[in-house]
Amino acid sequence: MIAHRSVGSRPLAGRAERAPMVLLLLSVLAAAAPGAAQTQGTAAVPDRLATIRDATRHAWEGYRAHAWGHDELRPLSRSGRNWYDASILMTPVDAFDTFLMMGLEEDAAQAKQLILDSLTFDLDVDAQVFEITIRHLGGLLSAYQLDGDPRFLELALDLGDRLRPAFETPTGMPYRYVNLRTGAVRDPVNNPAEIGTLLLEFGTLSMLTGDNTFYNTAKQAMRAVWEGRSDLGLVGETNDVRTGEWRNTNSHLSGRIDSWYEYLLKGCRLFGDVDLCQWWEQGLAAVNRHLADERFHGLWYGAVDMHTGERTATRFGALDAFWPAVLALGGDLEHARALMENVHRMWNLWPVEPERFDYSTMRVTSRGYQLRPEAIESAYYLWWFTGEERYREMGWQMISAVLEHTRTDAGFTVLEDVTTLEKGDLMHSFFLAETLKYAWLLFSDRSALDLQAVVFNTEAHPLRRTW
Ligand code: DMJ
Repeated sequence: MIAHRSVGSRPLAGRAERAPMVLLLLSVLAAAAPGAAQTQGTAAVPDRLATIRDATRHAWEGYRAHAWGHDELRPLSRSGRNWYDASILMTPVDAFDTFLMMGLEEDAAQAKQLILDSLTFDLDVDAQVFEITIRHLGGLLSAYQLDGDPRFLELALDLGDRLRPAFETPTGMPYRYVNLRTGAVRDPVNNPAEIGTLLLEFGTLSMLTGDNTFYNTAKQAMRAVWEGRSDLGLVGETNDVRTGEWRNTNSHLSGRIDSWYEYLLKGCRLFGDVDLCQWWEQGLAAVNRHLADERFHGLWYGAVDMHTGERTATRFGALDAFWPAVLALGGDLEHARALMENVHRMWNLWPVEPERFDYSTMRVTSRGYQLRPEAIESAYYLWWFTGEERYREMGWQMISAVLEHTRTDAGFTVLEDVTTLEKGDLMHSFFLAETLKYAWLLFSDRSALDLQAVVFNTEAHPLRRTW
C-alpha cells in the first residue's frame, strides 16, 4: 500500500498568486479552444483503425516471440536488447496504456503481468534520468490512472525515490545518470530537454502520493534552466549542472532542447502553475522571434546562437516535427498550420521523413528514420483543434508509409537510410507508446480523448488531473 506521505512545502501557487494564475491559465486554455472541430470530420474511420490495431498486434507479437522480458525488440536478428545490464521492461511499460486505449485487453493483460511479476528498479545500473522518467515513471503513472492497480503507483514511487540523488547539485539541475541502487551520479553536462522534461511525471507522483518534494525538485530544475536564459530569452544546447554555465550556446527546437518547451506549456495546463504559464508565454515569444525562419518555402524553425541571435544552422527533421503540436495546444494555430505544411513537405521529399535535413538546400543530412512519432503527433493535434480532414490525410500518408517501409516478419524496424529504404535492426519502445497511439487517436472519434482534459507526457503517456 502507498503510505500517504506528509506534505512538505507546497508545489502550487499560494493565495496571493492565484488570481493572475487563473487569468493566465484561462487565457492559455481559451487560446487552444477548438473552432470548427465540433462540426467537421470528427467520426472514427474504422478501416484505418483496424490497420493500426493490426500493426500494433504485429509489433507486440514480434516482441513476445523474440524479445520477451527484454527492453526492446531487434526485429531483423529476432532478438532482444537491453539498455543496461539488466532489463527494465521498456517495451511493455511503454505499450501498456496504448493497448488499453485500443481495447487490446489480452495484450494489456500480458504486459501488466510481466511488469508486475518482473519489474524491479533495485538494480546496480546507471540509469538515464530523463529516459527512465518519461518512459517508466510516465508509463507507470498513466497505467495507475487508467487501470487503478496500486502496484503501478508503488513501482512509480520506488523509482521516484531512486532518482532523487541525481538532483543533489548546487543548482538543483540533475546529473544525466544515477545508479538506481547506490545513488552514485555521473555526467554533469546535461541539456534543457533532459533537465526540464521531468515535471509532468514528478509532479503527478507528488499529487498522487501527497509527497510534494517530487514536484518541487523537478520544478527547481526547470527554474534553474529558465534563470540561465540569455538576454534574448533563449536557452542553449548543453550546460553544466554544477554551475549552470552554458557549454554549447546553440539554441533550437531539436533534440536536447525540444521537450523543455513542451513541458512549460503542459506543466502550466496540468498543474496550473503560474510560473510555468509565464515561462511558456515568454519562451514562446523568444522562439517565434529568433528561431522562426521564413526565408525558404514558408515557415521553419532553425538554430541561432542564444546570445547573439545569429543564425547557426538551417536544419529541421523528425524530432522538430513535434512543434506544430505544441503550438496548437498553446493556441498559436497560425504558426502551427504554417509549420505543419513544411512537416508535410518533408514527408514528400523522400518516402519517409529523415532524421534531419537542411531546409535551405532541401538536402538530407542525417538519413535514418527511428520510427519517430512527432509528425503524426502534430497531425493529430492539428486535426483535433481544427477539425480539418486535411490533417488526417497528412497523418494517413505518414503512418501508411511507416507501416509499409518498416515492417518485418517480426515487428517493425528503424530505417538506416530513407533514400534507399535500407532497414536497421531495432524497434524502439516509443513506436508502441507514441507512433501507433497517435495514429490510432487520429482516426478515432474526436470524443475518444479530450485534449483539454488529458495531458500527454513527452512519451505519449496520458496524465489526468485526478487530484
Ligand atoms: C521519445 O522518447 C520522446 O518523444 C522524446 O521527447 C523525444 N524522442 C522520442 C521519440 O522520438
